[in-house]
Amino acid sequence: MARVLAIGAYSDEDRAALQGDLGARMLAGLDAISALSVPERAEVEAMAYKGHAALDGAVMDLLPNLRLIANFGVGYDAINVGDATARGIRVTNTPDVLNDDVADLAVALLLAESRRMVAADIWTRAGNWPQGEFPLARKMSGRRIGVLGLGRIGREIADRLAAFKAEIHYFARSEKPTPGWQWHADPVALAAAVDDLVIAVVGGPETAGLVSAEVIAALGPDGILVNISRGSVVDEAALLDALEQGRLRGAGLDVFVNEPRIDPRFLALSNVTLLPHVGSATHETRAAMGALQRQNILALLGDEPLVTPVN
Ligand code: 8YV
Repeated sequence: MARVLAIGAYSDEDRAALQGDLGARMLAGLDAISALSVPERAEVEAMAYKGHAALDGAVMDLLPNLRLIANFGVGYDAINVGDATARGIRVTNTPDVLNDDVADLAVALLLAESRRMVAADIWTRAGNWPQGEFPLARKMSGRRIGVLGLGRIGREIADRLAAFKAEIHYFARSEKPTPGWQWHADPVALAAAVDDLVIAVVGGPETAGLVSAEVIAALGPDGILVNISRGSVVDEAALLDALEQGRLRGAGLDVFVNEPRIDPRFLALSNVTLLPHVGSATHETRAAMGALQRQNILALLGDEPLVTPVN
């Protein structure tokens, strides 16, 4: 019998720690919970969740004594926090430990797309170099760059881009004490004021479609869009239309609406850099995320204050 249920695909180290330190029972996905017996489900007090499938009240009701959902990740948009709170279930996430990696990747995507690094790599491998020069790309340093969402990760992205001599503009609910950076009250105004746009807002219903066709049009045909947040923030059909029709220079994307089965229209485009949601995917950061997830579970089981509570 296990007090902890771990859902998702964990690294060998995380699996060993979940099983060894917490006596966790491992399941591949949420679907497998209903196959547990009623007494097995009644034992569960904490769930370690690693996944992006919707976790709502119907799933929570399968575990009548659940007290904690400890999410592996900073973004908890897959978890219906309202449903959890209504059932007295606490939710935790893994903030801050992944800021560096995600911000690094955002800058890498902007550089890769500005300098057409993936296209140049493919061109070089195809043996084109002896026949002439690769077509000129576009400079990244010193441009006007918009950061949509100046939270923990957005701030790290802006700090890095400032080192690239960028003129920083941002959208956030309120103006931040960041002298020299230009606040915009809405995403369209932000997009109209900048050359390139980096999306760093949280996912979930309140930001769904925030980067609309209008925002993409305001960015314009020389603009590059980078998204390391959630696919849901972007009107993906409008983005694909703009990329296909040359109304946007390019996009660097780590997240998509229908992950991992992304829209096949992306695969035909040469003005996109596509990554398989690897923003936090380094050994160092994933180990820190796993450790924080387990600290929250240990805190709950030991009746200590949760380390990084959401609700
Ligand atoms: C995922 C992420 O958690 O932290 C987040 O919000 O999107 C990622 O780090 C990771 O893919 C594990 O599911």
